[in-house]
Order: sequence, then structure tokens, then C-alpha cells
Amino acid sequence: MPAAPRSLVLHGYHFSVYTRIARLVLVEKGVPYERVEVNPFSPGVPAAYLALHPFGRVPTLVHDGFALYETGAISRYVDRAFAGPSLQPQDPRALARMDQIIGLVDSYGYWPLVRQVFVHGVFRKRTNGEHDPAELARGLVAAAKVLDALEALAAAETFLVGPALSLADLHLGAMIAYFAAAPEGAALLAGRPRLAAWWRQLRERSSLRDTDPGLPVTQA
Ligand SMILES: N[C@@H](CCC(=O)N[C@@H](CS)C(=O)NCC(=O)O)C(=O)O
Repeated sequence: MPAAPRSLVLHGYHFSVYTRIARLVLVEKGVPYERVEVNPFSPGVPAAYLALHPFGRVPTLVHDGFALYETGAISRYVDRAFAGPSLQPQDPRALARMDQIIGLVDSYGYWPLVRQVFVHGVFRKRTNGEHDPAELARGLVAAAKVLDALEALAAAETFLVGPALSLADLHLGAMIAYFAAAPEGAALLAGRPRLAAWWRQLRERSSLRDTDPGLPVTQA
């Protein structure tokens, strides 16, 4: 029975890709929620937050006192607990593919796509300037393998695992948005026709626009 949220709070960081995944799921489900800003990269993450998330990462969702961390668990919980379009396919193989893509993205994609290519190719250039071209180069090599694997797994349909939007699209979409903000990342993506076409469509969804964190303002 879908729950009606009395209190639904997402603790997260404005620029966090994992926080954006949870936000995308909430927006696509049409579930209203409140946001509490927590920067996990700043020294001194509040003790009250560490009581919710012992590893001090973001996001954490708290629904009527039920606290949940790990983005995969949050997005599956939101999909099951609330009304709105289902974001998980019924077909066992499509569902397995969705889980596989999410696992692949978490295990092999996040670091090169976001923490190496985006952080060293875009974010740090605009903020503290402490970007490392070698880290960017290593990220691009690792990212190429990830994109090749995703290109091979992606369905020949509008979305990654079939004709309907799924959690896999939102999970990967949040990361590709950052990755493609780096010109080197956009060039690698353009070389994978299925993924490139998928991203061209996905980025036009209102949920993507509504959750866009933007880029940090360039420091002089
Ligand atoms: N496995 C976690 C990963 C979350 C994660 O790594 N979040 C990043 C922000 S996008 C974070 O909190 N990083 C802080 C750090 O690395 O210290 C999840 O799925 O929620």
C-alpha cells in the first residue's frame, strides 16, 4: 500500500551526484519532500548527521522516523513505498539488467566519471584550481571501458532497460550529466551512439532540469 508521507526529509549536498539520484527519483514519483543541506566534504560533519549515517556520506532519507542511507536502497524504497509511475520493470531480465547497470555504475563508474573526469576536468578548475591533469587522464581511460560496457548493455529502446524510464536511467543520468560537462567526457560519450542518443533524450526531462545543481561559480 503506497504511503502518504507525513514527513519526508532528504539530507544531502547540493553538488552531490548521489543526492541528485535520490532527488530525481522523488521528482519522477511526484513525492513532495524537504531538503536538509549537509556537506560531507567539509570538516566537521554534524554529529546529528553521523548518527543517521555512520559513514558520513550523503544522501540519507528519513521518512516518518525511518532513516535510510545508500542511494540504491533509497531509490528502491521510494519507488515501492509511494504512488506514482513504477520505476522498476516487472520482467525479471529487465529488472536484472537495471540492477546490473546500477551496480556497474556504482562499482566502476562513479570514481572515473565523477571523481576523476568531472572533479579534475571541471569542478576544481572552477573552484580551488587544484586540478590534476594526470587524474583527469586516468579517469578518461577508465571511463572509456565503463562507457563501452554500458553501450553493450543498453537496450535498443528509448531507455536503458526498455521502453519505460527506470532507476537505471536516473542513476546513470546523474553521473553522465557531470561527466559530459567536461569536454573530454562529452567527446567520449559522443563515440558511443546508443548512450549518446539516450542522453540526448534523458537530459530534456523536466526532472533533470529541476534537479540540475549547476556548476560552481568560477573563482577569480
Ligand atoms: N554508497 C553510497 C555512496 C554515496 C557517496 O559516495 N556520496 C558522496 C557524495 S556524491 C559523498 O558523500 N562523499 C563524501 C566523501 O567521499 O567523503 C550511496 O550509494 O549512497
